[in-house]
Amino acid sequence: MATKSSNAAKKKEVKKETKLGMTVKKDDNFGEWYSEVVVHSEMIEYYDISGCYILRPQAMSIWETLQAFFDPEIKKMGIKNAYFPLFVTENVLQKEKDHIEGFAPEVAWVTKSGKSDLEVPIAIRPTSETVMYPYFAKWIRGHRDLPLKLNQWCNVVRWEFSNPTPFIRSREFLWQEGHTAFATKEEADQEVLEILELYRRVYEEYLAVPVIKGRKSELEKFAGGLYTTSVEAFIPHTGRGIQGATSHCLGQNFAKMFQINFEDDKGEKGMVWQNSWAYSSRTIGVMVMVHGDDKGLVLPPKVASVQVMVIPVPYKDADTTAIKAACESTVKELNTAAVRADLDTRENYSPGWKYSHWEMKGIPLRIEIGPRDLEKSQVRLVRRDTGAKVDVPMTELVEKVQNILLSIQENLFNTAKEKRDACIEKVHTWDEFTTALNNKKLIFAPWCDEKEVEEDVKARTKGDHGAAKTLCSPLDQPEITEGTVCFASGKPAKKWTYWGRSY
Ligand code: 87F
Repeated sequence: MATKSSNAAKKKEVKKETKLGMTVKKDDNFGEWYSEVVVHSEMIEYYDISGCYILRPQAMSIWETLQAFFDPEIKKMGIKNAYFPLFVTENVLQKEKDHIEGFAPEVAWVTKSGKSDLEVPIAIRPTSETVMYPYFAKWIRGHRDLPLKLNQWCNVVRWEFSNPTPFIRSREFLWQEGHTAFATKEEADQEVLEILELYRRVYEEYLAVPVIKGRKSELEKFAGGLYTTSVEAFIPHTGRGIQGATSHCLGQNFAKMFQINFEDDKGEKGMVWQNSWAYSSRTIGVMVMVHGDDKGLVLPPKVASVQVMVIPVPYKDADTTAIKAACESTVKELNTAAVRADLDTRENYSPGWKYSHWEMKGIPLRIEIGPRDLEKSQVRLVRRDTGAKVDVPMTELVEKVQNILLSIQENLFNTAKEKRDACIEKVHTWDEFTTALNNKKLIFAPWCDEKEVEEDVKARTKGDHGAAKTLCSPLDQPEITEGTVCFASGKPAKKWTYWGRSY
């Protein structure tokens, strides 16, 4: 039995800990709110180099869950994992001048070992085209060497200068980069879309974030490639689009530069068709921004390393031993049924403190077990997404918990989609466009698909909040009815395109 004075000490401790909660509201200051969520949920620790962050186990486990989905899927497609070096010589990096030109300021260099200057500086990979393709040229000889389909899981470094944000824009990040080479354009085209569908599933099925599959404009595509497809998400709170992942068809541009040639079955020389595609640790940031609330992180059950937190509620003279035993058997039963459940047995924290603590960390479901629940052979389930509470007979525990977890996953996606869709505004004129932009909308507009017109829109919307640009033209295109004109140029419209400010 605890004495009176030790109880008082406990209370004091509890009070002090309470200060660790969320202090900023999502609506009041989104940027501050975001920093607070990622730090307080223990996903991120800030580091003493600007733009670099520590990914703590809470974040890394999500990354691993996505990897555990994606990696077997690409292996089914015949893609194999490899690992290429982190470093690249200036010579090789500069080989593809057009491709590297715009990116050059972001490349980080190693110039010294110890105190002596290196004879030639060595770049740290910002992406691995120039690292890999010389070896593609070496390994590909005849049509039997095709297709060559490689992927690597690695880090890359891009020395960004604008507004670093954990997960969203960091100077070092994790990604997978796929690089493939085919004998025909048809095979390459097909793979681009297969990979894009996997990216959609990463976002929609795992992170419960709705995305739009589409094609990038000439201005926004990867300059080194033929065409770029992407999945695009939207953050209603900031009214900004965010590119979720990209799948490029590189055409034969890199094959020309790196001389990746092969002899076809008729003995004729051909050049390979290439693709490259990537998703990065940005995925996690998008998930945080879309689902998080004033209490902190909200995790979709599919990516939560702990899906259910069991909390004993031993008040007054309750039989704490029996409660503890009930909690332990609850966790055990759930774990046996492959539900990721854990128990918070700490005695120096009150149940109420634990509730907000695990809410802040985004745990999808909490189970409370107190004396009254024991009496009635039930447990209380509390959802993180809606706050809804339901008492469930212990005999129905597993089934009910599994159903609720599925329902949380579904509800997070549906709610996010409703909020996203509520931001979509169809416009036909320049006036409608600028009004929608000021109202933080995700703009859908008929467009003439001309580079100069997009440049002009960018110039005309330049301001404190950044210019508007195209996000993508959805693959799923509404019909362009007779006489529909571009909202910006008045020329005949060619495509329906999403526009907005973006990350
Ligand atoms: C920054 C510095 C140097 C992007 C860079 O999207 C080069 C680059 O090439 C660069 N930032 N890019 C484009 C990356 C294209 C492509 N690479 C493989 C992808 C998917 C994965």
